[in-house]
Amino acid sequence: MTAHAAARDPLVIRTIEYLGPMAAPGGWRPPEALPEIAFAGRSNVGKSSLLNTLVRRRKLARVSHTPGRTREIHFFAVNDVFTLVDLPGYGYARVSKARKAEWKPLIEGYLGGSGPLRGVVQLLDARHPPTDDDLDMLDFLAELGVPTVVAATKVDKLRAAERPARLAELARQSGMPDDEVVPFSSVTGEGRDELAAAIVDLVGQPSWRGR
Ligand SMILES: Nc1nc2c(ncn2[C@@H]2O[C@H](COP(=O)(O)OP(=O)(O)OP(=O)(O)O)[C@@H](O)[C@H]2O)c(=O)[nH]1
Ligand SMILES: [Mg+2]
Repeated sequence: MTAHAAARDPLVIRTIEYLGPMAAPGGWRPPEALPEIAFAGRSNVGKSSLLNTLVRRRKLARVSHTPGRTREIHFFAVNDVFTLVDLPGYGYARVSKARKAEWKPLIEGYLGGSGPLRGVVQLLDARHPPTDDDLDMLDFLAELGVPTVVAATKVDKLRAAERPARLAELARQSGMPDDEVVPFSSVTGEGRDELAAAIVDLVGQPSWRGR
């Protein structure tokens, strides 16, 4: 990368440190030292790919793939400036209804209780309408009042002709303003810098809690 290109990167990654997992509601979490940005989405939406693209590491999210750890919340300090919070993917099709609902107390407990939370990146598959679980999450986030950005994933899979209408429809279906839906592809890298800039902006905002 040229010096010129590096200067325009809204989020140059210098260091990433894995801090550890939260395994149960109210369980261990890192000290509330840095602002936190959480990433939410259903299983297979492309979250691991997006996180790796965002931080330009091929295997950041590997820890989240260790068997048994996929239902935990993982915390990563980025540049010692903010903490990236990888929420468990929800709605995996091949688990029972009871196991399916396990994510709710953990995710909602974290989002409701974390003092330094500054914003949420909600991933939605650009090709499909939001699922019922997606709509539950979006409702929860809206009710909580936490600043939220939608990343519309796998946008490389949309045909050029259908793309504008599909993205507008996704914004409408998710109740988000058009300009808070970021088209994203971990295959082409589209949306990486726009999402990084949105995150840097959220990190710099004062807390929304009690507003
Ligand atoms: N075409 C395309 N495929 C993608 C993109 N992002 C992810 N995928 C594919 O979608 C599948 C799921 O991607 P992951 O990044 O593992 O998704 P995840 O949400 O972390 O999934 P789980 O952790 O397994 O629940 C993989 O086959 C990826 O190669 C994208 O931007 N474009
Ligand atoms: Mg994953």
